[in-house]
Amino acid sequence: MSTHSNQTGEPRLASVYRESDSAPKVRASPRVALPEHLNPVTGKFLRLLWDELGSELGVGDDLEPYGRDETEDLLYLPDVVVRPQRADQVAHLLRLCHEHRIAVTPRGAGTGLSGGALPVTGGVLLDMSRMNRILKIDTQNMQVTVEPGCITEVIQQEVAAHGLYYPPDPSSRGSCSIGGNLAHGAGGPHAVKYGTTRDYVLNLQVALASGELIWTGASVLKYATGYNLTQLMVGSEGTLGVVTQAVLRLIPQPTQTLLMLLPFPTLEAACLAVAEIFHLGITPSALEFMERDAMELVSAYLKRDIHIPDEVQAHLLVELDGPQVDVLQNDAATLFDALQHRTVGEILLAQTATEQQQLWQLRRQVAHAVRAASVYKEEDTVVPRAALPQLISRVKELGNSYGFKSVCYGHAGDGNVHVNILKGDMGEEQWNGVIQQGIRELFREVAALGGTLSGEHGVGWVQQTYLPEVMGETQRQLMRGIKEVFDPRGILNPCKIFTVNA
Ligand code: 2HG
Ligand code: ZN
Repeated sequence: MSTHSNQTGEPRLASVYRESDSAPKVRASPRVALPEHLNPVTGKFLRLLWDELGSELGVGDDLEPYGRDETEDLLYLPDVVVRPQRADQVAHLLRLCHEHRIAVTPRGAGTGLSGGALPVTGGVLLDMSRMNRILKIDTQNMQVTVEPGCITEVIQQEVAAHGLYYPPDPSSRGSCSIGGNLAHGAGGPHAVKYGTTRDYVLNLQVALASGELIWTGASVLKYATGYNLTQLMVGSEGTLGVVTQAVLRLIPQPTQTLLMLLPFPTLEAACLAVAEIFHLGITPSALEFMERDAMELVSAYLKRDIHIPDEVQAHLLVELDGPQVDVLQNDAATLFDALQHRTVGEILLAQTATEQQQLWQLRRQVAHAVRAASVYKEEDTVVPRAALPQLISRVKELGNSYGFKSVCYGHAGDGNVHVNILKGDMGEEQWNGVIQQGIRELFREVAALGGTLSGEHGVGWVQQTYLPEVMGETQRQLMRGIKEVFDPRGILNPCKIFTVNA
């Protein structure tokens, strides 16, 4: 095991924060003032960490990779990184941090888009990536037990070898971890038919702030035994406890799939088609929206020479799955007929597994393609499905009045659209001023349409300022009360979900 330490074997404060350093070596965002209830990490605390956990932990001083996730270009450096390999080590660490009132920011694979894993106050960064074992595949009960650092796609592949399917599949499934998926209640394209991470969690082992390790429920398919602590943990973004094992429900692998790309002359036409598909009695296994700019950016990013006719302004990627291919073909024919008056140009039906993969790659790489073009703010708007046309047209109107360019794409079947707002060559003042006002207004409109500010990316650090637009004070107060019960000293992922210091 590699540790980073000075010659005496003791951990030291990372060089970027050594008091003798006059200038930081990297351009980090200014830390949030340490809330009054927390203490700074001192050399004494680091020595204690080392004495109690040092032989088991990686105490790193290469902090920069742990100060970022995929959120804009934000960088907040932690004081120290700990990389446990076992649940009892996580619990021990939390107990020490609880005793000494030190902030702990849990981190999965760092692919989050709401800044949930950013150590905004400094403190201990708890990197869960080394706890990445698949502990058990129970084919009889169709369950898998995993550690939180497992990469989501690795779980999918391992269970597929047993004919089983774990459906939640964020675009970043090849690099995101199940722990992060649990923390944010992650979704992905197949949520429209199969549900999100939340729907596959049976039981969780959690390290509490006090240092106790508990199981939240039982590994059963039905649960009516008091409050559902398992579901409470999902989506709690590391503010209530740290998941150290998860028991997930599996289903049989779907055997047949059809994938098609439908072109539309306007964004509105594509959005109107979405609700209509369900009214045909068809539940697609994926129903994704991409506006023209998303498609253009991703084809350029992947260096794929895709000609999009001038009259096409948006696409829907529709997947059908099931046991019988002729049933799927019938459904596809019904769908083509019903949507004929809305589409324009040729519908593309993937003929082979390779063509399917290529189409999926286009969709899954949009976020990376946008990122390659510009720093961006990712808004994870979600509205009732039939309100999609109003949502998209308001996004574009707000872009005109506040002066931002947006690239919209996402899980249309769930009413969940990612609105990527591009920074381009905008100055910081505009980016963090008028653009934020525009986003605030967007969320007001989302709330008026019956929606909310995140369908799958979480509130984290960057969305908390907008929370009051979609949720009343009473509800937020209830959430703070829950936090207080689980984490009375407020050490776990401080300043996430709730307004700073509140
Ligand atoms: C998407 O739909 C994702 O492409 C982007 O929400 C998030 O998985 C990701 O990285
Ligand atoms: Zn998404």
